[in-house]
Amino acid sequence: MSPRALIFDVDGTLADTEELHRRAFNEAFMLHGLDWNWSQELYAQLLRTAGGKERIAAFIDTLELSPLRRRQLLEQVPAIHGTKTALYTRLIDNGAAPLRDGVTRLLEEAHRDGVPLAIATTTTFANIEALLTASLGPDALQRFAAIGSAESVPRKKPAPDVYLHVLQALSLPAEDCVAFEDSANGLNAAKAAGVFTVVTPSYWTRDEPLQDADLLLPTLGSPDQPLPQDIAQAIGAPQISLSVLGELMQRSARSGRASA
Ligand code: XBP
Ligand code: MG
Repeated sequence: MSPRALIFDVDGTLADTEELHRRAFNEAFMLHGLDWNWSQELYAQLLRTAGGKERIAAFIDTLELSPLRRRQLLEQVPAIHGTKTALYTRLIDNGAAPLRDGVTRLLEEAHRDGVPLAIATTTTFANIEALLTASLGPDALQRFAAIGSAESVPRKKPAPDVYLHVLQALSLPAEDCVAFEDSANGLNAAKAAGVFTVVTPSYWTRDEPLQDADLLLPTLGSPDQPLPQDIAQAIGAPQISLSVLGELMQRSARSGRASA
């Protein structure tokens, strides 16, 4: 058995992008005349709110402001976020975010074997386009059979909506697909949609509750950087491949049936 589609989150999963998002937010605040500066500590907390516009609004909620000033700032959110997206995509276009270990290898294996690839993210479509094009070349988007982004559904992760949207576009049942995530919001979204979920935490999400992942790994592994020995022994391989995923999905389906 092999998974019938691989569905990837973007930020933190395909590439470690959140530090670049943070820098772009801070530069956008400056350009809009705001004296806000999100430290790494604060940003780690703000990341619990998925979506950049929602994150700025959540931050405004924490400020002590008159009702008028709060309303004015909330009205500015789309413009601030537009500036942030322009700044962020420029950083990505310049190659600032390499794909995480094992990602290109697994994407290529799936492509070779005719297993559809998809994206399910809360990030803005322009950010996906910039990252995929910078790392995989000008025709990168065409390699993906379905792309769910911030613009695709109104409710962001941890709601399952973006996964349900992508599964519908793929015309595949959730239990035949694998999701790749890095965060609790992403894991909860994928699990709520019924998808087998592999989590590779990033610097930003490593302390989040991720124990419900079907598979929790430091990375996807590669010949140069194989998975730690205990994990490699448990899954029977030094890196994640389609056949390893198929075997683990089968194991999980069998144990689900046994405990039902
Ligand atoms: C990532 C996000 C995104 C980015 C910012 O979550 O929450 O909002 O931080 O992107 P996930 P935008 O990896 O779970 O999709 O500013 O474009 O929203
Ligand atoms: Mg993520």
